[in-house]
Amino acid sequence: MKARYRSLFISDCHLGSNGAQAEQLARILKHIECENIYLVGDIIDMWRLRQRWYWPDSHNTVLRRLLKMSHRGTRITYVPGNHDEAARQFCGLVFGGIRIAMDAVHETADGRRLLVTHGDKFDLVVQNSRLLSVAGAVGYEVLLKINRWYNGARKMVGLPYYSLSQAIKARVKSACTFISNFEQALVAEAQRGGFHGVVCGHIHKAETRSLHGIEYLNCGDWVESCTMLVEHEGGAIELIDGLDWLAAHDAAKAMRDESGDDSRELNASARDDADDSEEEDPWFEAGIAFTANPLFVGAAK
Ligand SMILES: [Mn+2]
Repeated sequence: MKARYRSLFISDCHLGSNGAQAEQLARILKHIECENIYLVGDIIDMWRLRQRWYWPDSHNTVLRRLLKMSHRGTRITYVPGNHDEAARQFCGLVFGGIRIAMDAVHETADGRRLLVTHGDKFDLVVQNSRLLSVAGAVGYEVLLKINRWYNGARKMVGLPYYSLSQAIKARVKSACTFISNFEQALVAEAQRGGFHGVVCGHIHKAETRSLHGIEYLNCGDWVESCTMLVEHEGGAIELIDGLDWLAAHDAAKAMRDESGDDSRELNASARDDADDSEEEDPWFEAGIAFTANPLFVGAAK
């Protein structure tokens, strides 16, 4: 039994990086039916893939699920982000029923027009210094390494130890201002375009709130928080915690299995879970081979 929504908004899966919680995402996609899916950028982390090829089966499963849903009639729109900006050169094209677009407009069931954009173009750090944000993505471990080198060098020239953690703390504070600036910038853009709201991702902070009468809807991510936005049949947008959703789904299923008298139901649900292996249709395999091809990722600079 699948849950039904009108639309799904997913961003920042970072497939191809080991942080991606692909199993959970694949599971949730399996149990949902919807008319529209918007992939709101950073779905595939090409920055990481270029550094190191990492592509476990679960990452394929996510793509396969999406292709399968597309095959069955879900309209999928892929709005690339900065980590998969290579896909931006294909804007306007359709791959396996998946439409690629720079930005998209979604009209909710109750007629609200929402701008759908990843959000990185409002991120001045990314825009002005790609190098800096690449460094940011590489992360804390590297920072610690740099800290050791840095302090080794300081020691050599006779300077005292200086912890970079102070610099990090300062950055955490400025991160809060950054987030609020990001929200303001997106809301202003939506307002300029006459939209009722904006759906975005990028900063890995899920949020649904109203700012100056404009809806600010951030999908969050599938690296840390495992969140997504869903549109109900009536047009209401809800933020979903994917792990909670799955837990509730499993509990409901266990209850159904228990109350169900026959083993047929159990067999059906066992089959439902086993059906992961799939795929009869060679088309899917071709599509996945293309997407997961290192040559493709490497060439698309
Ligand atoms: Mn991003």
